[in-house]
Amino acid sequence: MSLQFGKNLIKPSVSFLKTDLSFAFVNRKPVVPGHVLVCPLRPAERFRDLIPEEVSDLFSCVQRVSNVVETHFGGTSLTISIQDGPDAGQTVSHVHVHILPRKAGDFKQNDKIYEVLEKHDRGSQNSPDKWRSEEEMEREAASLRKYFC
Ligand code: AMW
Repeated sequence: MSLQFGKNLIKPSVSFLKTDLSFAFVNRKPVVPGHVLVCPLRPAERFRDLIPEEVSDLFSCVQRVSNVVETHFGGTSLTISIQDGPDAGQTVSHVHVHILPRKAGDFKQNDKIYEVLEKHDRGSQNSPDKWRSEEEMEREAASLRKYFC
């Protein structure tokens, strides 16, 4: 059964972790290799809307997933970010945590990643021809799923 992400339906084939309250899936338009998303299963809009059990489960998933993607994608650090509300750059009205593996020199100015993150899925940058193919996303999800068996 598909998972809800705001108005989007996420196929189980592009998700790689599901718990009682959360799920993780690959990004159709990653800012860096291994840029993935972790969400509550319940489509709550803002971080403040989560109950404590959801916060706890969500962040436990974030910790597990971030460890895996840093290793799998050869990162040496991580950017972990929530754009909480439209004025903070949130485009999908469903709480989600961005996890981005980082490497030395991946951005000339380190904090530039936040600017890119804010814009990467807006306007003309978010046309379907800029999304990855479903096959590519499924391959990536399959390679990450192995870490959680
Ligand atoms: W936000 O700008 O709301 O903090 O981030 C939304 C993120 O979700 C973006 O990184 C975007 O590429 C990603 N995204 C949106 N819809 C989908 C989808 N159907 N499958 C995978 N990733 C998605």
